Amino acid sequence: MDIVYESTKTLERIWPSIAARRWKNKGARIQFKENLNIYFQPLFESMLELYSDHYDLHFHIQQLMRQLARHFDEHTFASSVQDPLWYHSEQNLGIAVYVDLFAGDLIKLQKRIPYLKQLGITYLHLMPLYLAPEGDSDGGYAVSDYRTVNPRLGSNDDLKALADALHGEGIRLVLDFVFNHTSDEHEWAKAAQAGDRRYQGYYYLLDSEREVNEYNATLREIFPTVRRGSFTFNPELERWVWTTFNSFQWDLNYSNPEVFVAITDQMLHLASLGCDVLRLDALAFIWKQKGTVCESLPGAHTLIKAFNACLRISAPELLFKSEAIVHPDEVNRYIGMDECQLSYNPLMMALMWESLATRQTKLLTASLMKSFQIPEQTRWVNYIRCHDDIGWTWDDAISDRLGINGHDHRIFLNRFYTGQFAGSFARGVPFQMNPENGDCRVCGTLASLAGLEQAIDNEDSKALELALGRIQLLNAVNLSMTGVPLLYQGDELGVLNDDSYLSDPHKCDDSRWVNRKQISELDFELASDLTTAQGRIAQNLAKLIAIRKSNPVFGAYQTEILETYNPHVFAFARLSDSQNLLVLANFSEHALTIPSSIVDILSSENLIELINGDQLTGPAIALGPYEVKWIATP
Ligand code: OTU
Repeated sequence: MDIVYESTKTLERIWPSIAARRWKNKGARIQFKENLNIYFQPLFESMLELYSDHYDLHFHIQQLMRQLARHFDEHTFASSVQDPLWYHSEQNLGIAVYVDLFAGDLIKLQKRIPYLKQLGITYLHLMPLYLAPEGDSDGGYAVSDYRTVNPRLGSNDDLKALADALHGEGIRLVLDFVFNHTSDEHEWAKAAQAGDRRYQGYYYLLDSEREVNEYNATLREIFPTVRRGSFTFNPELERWVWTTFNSFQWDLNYSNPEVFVAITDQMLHLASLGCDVLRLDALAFIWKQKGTVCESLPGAHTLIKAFNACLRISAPELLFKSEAIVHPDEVNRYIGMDECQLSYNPLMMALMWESLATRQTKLLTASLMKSFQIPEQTRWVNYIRCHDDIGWTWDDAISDRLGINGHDHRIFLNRFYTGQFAGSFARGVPFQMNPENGDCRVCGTLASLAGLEQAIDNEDSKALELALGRIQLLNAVNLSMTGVPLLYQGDELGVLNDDSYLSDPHKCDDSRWVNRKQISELDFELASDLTTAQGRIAQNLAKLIAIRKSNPVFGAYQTEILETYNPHVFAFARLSDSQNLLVLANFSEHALTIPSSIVDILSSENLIELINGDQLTGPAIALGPYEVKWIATP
C-alpha cells in the first residue's frame, strides 16, 4: 500500500468536516492543519497497523480528529509557546510528591511552593490525584474518573489554580496518565458489569478457565501476593477480567479502536489542566497477544507512537515520560522523539544500589556503557528512589560476562537490602515475594536503605557518617548524570521508613507504603537543623543543587562512561563546547587513589573541583570513603 497516498487521501476526506466546525480561533484552524500536515501520516500509519481489520476504522479516525481539533482550539492554541527543549537545561530539578502526604491537599500544596522554589524544583510530579475507590486504590493508580480530582485532595478548580501558581513560579507540572487500566468503579467498568456489550468491549473479559490458563502460561506475575496469575473472576459477569496489577485494576482492551479514541479524550483532558509532562504508567503492558509475555510487544510501541502523534497535533508542548521498569533493552525502545521524550532510568537507579551493596562498580559501568546512550533530544529522568519498590534490573548477558550469576546475585541483593545479610547497613522491606520462584523486590526510603536508620538505632556515630556518605554519593551521581534529576518526597529531608501502614487494613499488604510517609512539620524542622543528620543531608543536597545550577555542563548531552580500572570507582565525563566535567564516585567506605591521567578526557590543564574546591596536583587523585568529585573546566 502507498501509505503517503492513502494518508493524504484520508486527510482530504476528513478535513472539510473539521474545517467546517465552529472554530473559536481562526488562526487555530490554520495552525491545526499545519500540525496535521506533518503528524497525520504517522498517526494514520499507526492506526492502520493496529486496527486495519476493523471495518469501522474510518469512523474512529474521524471521531479522533474531531477531539483533537476541539482540544487544540479550546486549550492549546492560545497558550504561549515555551522553549520546547526545556528539559535539557541544567536548571532542571524534579520532585515527586503525594498531594496528601506532602501537604494535605491541593490548596495547602500551594503553600509549599516557596519550599519547592527554595529547593530549586522546576518539575513537580504529583502522584495520581484523580477520583479513585475508597480504601485501597493502589495509591491512586486505580482511576475511577480521569476528569475529577479526588475530593479528598480538592476540586478541579484547586488543581487548575495550583497549576497556574506553579507555572507562575517556573515549576512545570507532571501528571500520571494511567492508561493501562481503570478501576473497577470507572463508569466504563460499571457499564460493563451492568451488561453493556459496548463497554464490555473496553476490557478483556474471558469466558473460560481454559483460556485464562492459556494466557497465564506465558505471562509474568506482577503482583503475585495479591493473587496468582493475571486474571480475576467477576461473579456478576461470570467471566474472568484481565487484571495485571490489583484485582480492582481492569486492563483496558486497546485492540478495540474505540478504547484508543476514548482514552485519548481523557489524555487531552489532562493536557487541558495545564500539565507539561504526562507520565505513561505501566506502558509496557498495553498490548496483548496470546502466547506471548504481553509486555513490550511491537503493538505497545505502535500505540504510544499513535498517542504521541495525537499530542504533536493537538497539544504539542506536552512531553511523555516512559515508566518502563523492564529489561534495559526494552526500556530504551520506548525512548525517542516519536514515542517518549523522557524516561525513568531504572537501570542506573538499581545498579547504584547494587554497587553500594557490593562496593564494586563493574556491573554499573558495563551496563551503562551499553544502555545509557539515547537519542540526542531525549533525556533520562534519573532517580534514586521513587514511590515504588526497587527491582533488580539489568541485562544478564552483562552479569554473565562479568562472572556474576544473575539469579544468585538478585537473591543476595534482596537479602542485603532487607537486612538479612550479615554486615548489611540497609533496612529495607521485601515486596511481592513470589512463592514459586523466590522473586522479590525491595522497599524503603533513601535514608533507611543507605544505613541511616540502623546507625541512629544503634547510636553508632561511625555508621552514621558512612550512611551520610552514601546518601551524598547517590545524590551527587544523580545530580550530575545527564538527564533530569528527580527527587522523591522526604528523601531530601532524610526521612526514615514509616511502619504505620501496617496498622491500616487498606495498606498493610503493600509494603511500598513504608516509603510513602506523611511528611510532618517535624520532618521539615529536623532538616533545617544543621546539628541533625537530616539537616546535614538537606544542606549537602542544597549545596550540590546550587553547583549543578551554576555550571552549564550539567545540561550537556555528550556523556562518556569511563573505565577506571579501579573496582570501586564509577566515572563518567560530560563534554560540551563551553565546559567539560569529570565525575568520580567511590562506592566503597575505604579511601583510595586513582591515577590523575583520568582527567585527560577533559583536555584542559585548568581544572577545578566543584564540590570541595580541592587542588588537583600530583600523579594521583585521592577519593575519601564514598567521596564524589566533580572535576570541571572553568
Ligand atoms: C506502576 O508501576 C506504578 O508506579 C505503581 O505504583 C502502580 O502500582 C502500577 O504501575 C500499577 O498502576 O509494578 O511495582 O514496568 O514495574 O509499571 C511497580 C512495570 C509496578 C511495573 C510498573 C508498575
